[in-house]
Amino acid sequence: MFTEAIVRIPGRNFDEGLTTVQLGVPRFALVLAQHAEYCAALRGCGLNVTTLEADLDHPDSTFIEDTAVVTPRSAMLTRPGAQSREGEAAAMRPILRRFFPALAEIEAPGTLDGGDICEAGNHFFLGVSQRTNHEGARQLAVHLESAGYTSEIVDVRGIQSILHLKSGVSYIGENTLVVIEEMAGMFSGYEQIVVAREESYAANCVRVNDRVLVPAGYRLVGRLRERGFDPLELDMSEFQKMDGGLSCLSLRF
Ligand code: CIR
Repeated sequence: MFTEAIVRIPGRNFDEGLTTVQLGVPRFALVLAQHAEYCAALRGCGLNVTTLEADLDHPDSTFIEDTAVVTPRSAMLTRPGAQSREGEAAAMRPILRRFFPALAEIEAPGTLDGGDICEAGNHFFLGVSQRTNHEGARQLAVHLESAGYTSEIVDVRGIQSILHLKSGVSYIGENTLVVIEEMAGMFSGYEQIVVAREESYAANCVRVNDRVLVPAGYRLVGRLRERGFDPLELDMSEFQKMDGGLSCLSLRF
């Protein structure tokens, strides 16, 4: 069960962040409204939400998941792989220490974005991507092992359509992964819900206690219901414009 979440309000320069997609410029009023809905959903799932002020020095900082890897037993501050995002982790250090006094940290030359880390119960998939390098993944693997978790590396650098590992795969409990077509062959031992190419964005969904938060407007919602999950749809259009998935808007623990 999660009891806590940390989110960061998007700054008014949100549209100056990094993106690889051409879906238009985010409308700031809608960004704020969608973010507020997202926070309300977390509260509705029973979480106490700590809301941080906008950080105008880092337009991507609302994608707070990338700054830390938090597990039920431990937490590790990351070293985000994009230059413009480097300072985001330091800003999170004092906040995370309140919850996790023994906060570990990825050290140079390791880089790691939280969006590359997919927790599946006691096992973690560690994505090596354009943002997360082998050294970052290695340091996290050592940290996780000391906390009693297993992990394995999944190299996603050859998959052009995704930014992070979790852009292409999510673990939603009940031994089930939601996965994009290009990655369907990469995991064994799990039930898999494979999303079609035009639904790829929906592969980034999040199990939060009894619910599965899912981007609104995809057939995946019905497929989850058929399998006994309880999806909660959220409009993510403005975050999608900046390559942001649903999971990246919060740290949950
Ligand atoms: C970036 O390119 O870093 C941001 N515009 C989007 C980060 C999304 N993070 C995530 O999915 N974990």
